[in-house]
Amino acid sequence: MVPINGSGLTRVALLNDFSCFGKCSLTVSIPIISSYGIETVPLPTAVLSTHGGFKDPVYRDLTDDMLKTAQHWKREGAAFEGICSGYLSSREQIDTVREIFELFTDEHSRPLRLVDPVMGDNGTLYGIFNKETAQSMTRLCEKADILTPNMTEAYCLLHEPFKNGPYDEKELKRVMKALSDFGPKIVILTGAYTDEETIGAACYDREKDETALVLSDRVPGKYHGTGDIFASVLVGRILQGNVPQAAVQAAAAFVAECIRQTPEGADERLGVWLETALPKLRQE
Ligand code: PXL
Repeated sequence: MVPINGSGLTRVALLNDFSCFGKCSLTVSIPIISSYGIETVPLPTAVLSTHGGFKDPVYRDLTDDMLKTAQHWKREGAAFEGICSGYLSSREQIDTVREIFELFTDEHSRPLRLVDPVMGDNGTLYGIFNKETAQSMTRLCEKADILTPNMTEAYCLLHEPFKNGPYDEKELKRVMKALSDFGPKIVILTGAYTDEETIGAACYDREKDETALVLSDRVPGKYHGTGDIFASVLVGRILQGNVPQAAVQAAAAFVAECIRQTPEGADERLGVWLETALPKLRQE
């Protein structure tokens, strides 16, 4: 057997859904991470006609194929430098991601694990998330190296009521430290802000006990899929060797650029104009 290895490229597995309309999940992470010269290997959790922000999308669940697909890759000798998970719509999918983390971890290989615990936004959890799914998500977060919740997800994981911003730096550090106690070495809070004029992300590195706040001026507009864009730039940069703080800076700047490229009045459900922003990513 010729093993699937030795391409010479850094390789990352992307455990996420394929939503045809509405730029998010795999349709943003593949082009962004590829543009860093990293080989992307998608493992679709589901195929949807649109993401869940449209009415009644057609939804083909692929949970039953997830572990079998990963086991096939393993039999073919594949190894990964990174494994990233995004939107997961059931307990079974979340638990399967944990199994896939283990499957590709042995004495020869320990891929970097990034978990974006996609569960909600603006203080509200998506309809499919309940106590049980949130519990499974907590168990998955324990296995992550890097965790990238927004503030809604962070408070949910901590079983605390959602608090509206602005947030003071002490509160952001408390939340990140508490999440890091679950297991992840790096916790990045997206949508963190300390005043109404700015927006950004906060980053905590447990080993260094260091906190960084990356803030920039608010760009008007709230588009679907920007969390997925943020996580994709982050993983691209980290696998290129950037320290987390620099990766967070690049991710926040690229999300802002994507929003700037999107004309005012564009349908927010369709997401940002990634296509016109993408060339800028390589010019940084
Ligand atoms: O970007 C998050 C996301 C990804 N995939 C699907 C979604 C959502 C958020 O609603 O519905 C299918």
